Amino acid sequence: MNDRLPVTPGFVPSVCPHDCPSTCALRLEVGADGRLGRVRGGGQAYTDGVICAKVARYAERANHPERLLRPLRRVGPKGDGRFEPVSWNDALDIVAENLRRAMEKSGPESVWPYHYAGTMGLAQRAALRRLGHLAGWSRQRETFCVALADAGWQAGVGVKRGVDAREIVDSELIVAWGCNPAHTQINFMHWAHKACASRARLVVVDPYRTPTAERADAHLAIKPGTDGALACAVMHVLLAEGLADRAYLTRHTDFSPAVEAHLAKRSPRWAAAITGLSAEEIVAFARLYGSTRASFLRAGHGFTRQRNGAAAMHAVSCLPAVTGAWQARGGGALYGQAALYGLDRRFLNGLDRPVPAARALDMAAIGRVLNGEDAALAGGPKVAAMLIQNTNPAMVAPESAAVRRGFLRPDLFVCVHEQFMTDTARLADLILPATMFSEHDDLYQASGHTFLQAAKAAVAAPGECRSNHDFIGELAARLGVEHPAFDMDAAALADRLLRDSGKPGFAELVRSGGQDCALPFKKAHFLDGFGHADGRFRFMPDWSAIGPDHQIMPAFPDHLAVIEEVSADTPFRLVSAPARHFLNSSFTETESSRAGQGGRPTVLVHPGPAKSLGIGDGDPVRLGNRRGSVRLRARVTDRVPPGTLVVESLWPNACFAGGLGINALVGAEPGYPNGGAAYHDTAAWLSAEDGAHGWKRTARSPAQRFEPRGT
Ligand SMILES: Nc1nc2c(c(=O)[nH]1)N[C@H]1C(S)=C(S)[C@@H](COP(=O)(O)OP(=O)(O)OC[C@H]3O[C@@H](n4cnc5c(=O)[nH]c(N)nc54)[C@H](O)[C@@H]3O)O[C@H]1N2
Ligand SMILES: Nc1nc2c(c(=O)[nH]1)N[C@H]1C(S)=C(S)[C@@H](COP(=O)(O)OP(=O)(O)OC[C@H]3O[C@@H](n4cnc5c(=O)[nH]c(N)nc54)[C@H](O)[C@@H]3O)O[C@H]1N2
Ligand code: SF4
Ligand SMILES: [Mo]
Repeated sequence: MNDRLPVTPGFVPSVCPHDCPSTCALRLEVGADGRLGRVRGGGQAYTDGVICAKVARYAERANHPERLLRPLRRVGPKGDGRFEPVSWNDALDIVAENLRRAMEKSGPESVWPYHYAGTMGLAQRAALRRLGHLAGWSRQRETFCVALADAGWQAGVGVKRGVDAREIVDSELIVAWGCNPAHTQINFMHWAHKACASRARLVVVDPYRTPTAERADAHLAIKPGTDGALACAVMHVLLAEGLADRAYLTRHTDFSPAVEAHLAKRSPRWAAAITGLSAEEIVAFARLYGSTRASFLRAGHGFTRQRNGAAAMHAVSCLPAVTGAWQARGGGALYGQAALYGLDRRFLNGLDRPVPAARALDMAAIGRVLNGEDAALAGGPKVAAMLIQNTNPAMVAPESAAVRRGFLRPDLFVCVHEQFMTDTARLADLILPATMFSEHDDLYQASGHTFLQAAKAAVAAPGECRSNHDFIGELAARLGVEHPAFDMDAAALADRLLRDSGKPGFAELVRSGGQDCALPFKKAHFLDGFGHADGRFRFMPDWSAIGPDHQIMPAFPDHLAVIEEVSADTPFRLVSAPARHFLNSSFTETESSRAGQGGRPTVLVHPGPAKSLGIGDGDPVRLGNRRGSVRLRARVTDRVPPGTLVVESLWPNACFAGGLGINALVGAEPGYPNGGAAYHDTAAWLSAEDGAHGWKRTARSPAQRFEPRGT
């Protein structure tokens, strides 16, 4: 606990804890009053002093008048928002008693510890997972974010790492594929600016004209869920026009005549019909990509949040293998760097000893689980008690109407450990106040760069806030669950994790500003082998090694036609893309972020369909499908093509007239082959508030010609 931290006014080093590829080094100003003041970028070589606006204003969030400061117990009916303060001691008794009761009645698997990405700090994230492992509670399949993208990357490359993003200063071409770094990782844009100022061109593949696309030399406004088709047609052109590196293919991949014969059938015309792009655009992009040696592919998560997202990622990841771009400095690809750090997490997660076996529940199917659907319960008992930490499922999970219904079940006990009265906290029986990153110690790895970083608390925890690690440690003691990690403080635990993994200790990492885990050129570029046993990149993946639903997966890179297609009733494809001023559901409580997002949720719609539906800019509209409908405002803009709608997310449910948020329209049917939430794979209708929703797609989207600057 850090409630007696001495106050030393001035700036102290820290690390941004949010689920963002940038994991920025920060400097936190501690005011004379001991509270968090200004936040600036730190000196670490990748983030280089640059941070996003929402975190620069962190004091607004940390010192927010609505911050939860003491434990609260529900007094009214579930969900009506009436709570009374209780002491921590009583709160811990209540949790322990309810968990014990559930376990006695229906077995340990009736308890579901549910946690995700509020903080990415390794020690603070691990506590609940560890307690669950040791107590034999239900496990969680972590399907919100990376399940689809990881599966697709693993299929071809075989290990989750890629080229150091700093290398893009040596790139001639940067392809931001299905990601919007101007919103989601500002530091990449910072590096891209440097690269473009010298010689690089930037191409963006995204269904709408994002701020990243606006700054690009060319934008391919693809239909959501069709990236596999585009990638195949690009490979078709590369192979047909002599732009493939045949020597590289032979030496480093499993490329074969069978793969080539398959791709010969995937012509630009074939792809044009699927992607909504013109064959000319596809050919122009393929020629640009194929004639550039140092091409850097930044593969995002965005295009993989589709039921075919793993197949799409695999197809896209084939591109640098065809041109041999991996051989060039500034060439190759990056999706994520998780495998760089080599941390031995067995002790951290309580898996250094035998633990009871338990079923695993799909976190994205939480609505189905809580409503007792057999398939979702994976052969185990009904969930009777939940401990929720570090995530806000009532808002961020698919099928949010069902999630809410589930939480209202009278026989379900829910404890939420939170910083704010979120949509999920409001549905709880017990709410516990949580610290923020500036108030606890932790260790961070990054997905968008190569630094392992550590940070100490800078300010004292306000009110009665406790960290994840401290709260779970105390709960473990009450439940009689033992593990040495529960007896350590977070810094000592991080230190143990580091030393188990052959790294410098915690204090050393704090002092040095982080360890750069970047690999030497040859290894980082897989010139000494890809992640598979034979060292070869796989055009023909072994999907059976990657996920249970592998039968449906294509033998070759391909477009897998399993997305939620449009129909006469639901003529639009809906993308709920990340908003610049929010981070998933975080920052929705700060005024400046809400104002930055225009004050209320909006749906971007093209002027064509808007006109035929009688919708004007700013009008109230309904957006729906078979799962329900939500009410928000229209923003009429040609930044989206006619058949696509975009809702920049995530707004709290209560910000939508009617109280149902955007995830009420997103289905929990998992992606292939290993699950994963398909947040941008939704068919929907749109209507004026009281109008009909009969828009028919008559014209093709106006051609968005691919004409790279300077060609
Ligand atoms: N429609 C739609 N839905 C999406 C997405 C989308 O693009 N569209 N994106 C999805 C993705 S990629 C992700 S990763 C998920 C993420 O969704 P979540 O895992 O819910 O992540 P956040 O919204 O960032 O944070 C959740 C909560 O954690 C709390 N928190 C932060 N730090 C701490 C801490 O130290 N302790 C405790 N106890 N609480 C803390 C915050 O206050 C916040 O309320 O959302 C998914 N949902
Ligand atoms: N400001 C801000 N930053 C964030 C987040 C946030 O919510 N707000 N979320 C954080 C989290 S949890 C994550 S995982 C990362 C994600 O960061 P990224 O890897 O950048 O992935 P996304 O942001 O999900 O990608 C978003 C883009 O994908 C596009 N997209 C959607 N469907 C398709 C498709 O089928 N094909 C193609 N080509 N593009 C498609 C969307 O239009 C959107 O512009 O960002 C993190 N950073
Ligand atoms: S949210 Fe992302 S860009 Fe902003 S400070 Fe944190 S890590 Fe950096
Ligand atoms: Mo995410």
